[in-house]
Amino acid sequence: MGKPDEKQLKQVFGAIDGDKSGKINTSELSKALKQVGMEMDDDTIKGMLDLIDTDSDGQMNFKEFMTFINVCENAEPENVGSILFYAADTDFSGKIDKKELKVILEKLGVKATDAQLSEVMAEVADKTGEITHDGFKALVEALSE
Ligand SMILES: [Ca+2]
Ligand SMILES: [Ca+2]
Repeated sequence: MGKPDEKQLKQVFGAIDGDKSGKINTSELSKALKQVGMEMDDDTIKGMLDLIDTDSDGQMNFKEFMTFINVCENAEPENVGSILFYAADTDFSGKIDKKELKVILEKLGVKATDAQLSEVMAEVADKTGEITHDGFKALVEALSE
């Protein structure tokens, strides 16, 4: 666990970014995943991209790519809460702060006010004022009930 190896990932990113645009689009990603034996259908890839696409340009820049790898390496497969947790933890701190919570909720189509966010944080955050993996999973489970 921890922060992805930036140097190594830069090389991988460059290899996937076929047209050297500095961004990976869905077809480049789908091709790359096939090469490593991970078949994902286009809808899954698009859904995944939407989740980590913090600047909402429909493509993956290097920072977003690191988040994507973080999800692939650490998230529990099939566990939505776990996947969302790693997608939200864009500074790779291993916890979700209020700002990260706001971004991921917006990705899910939930517009929360600052007061509402503070309320959620007060309820689920740990002593350090951030949400742990388990805390976040519990939150997602509670929300999807
Ligand atoms: Ca993007
Ligand atoms: Ca974080």
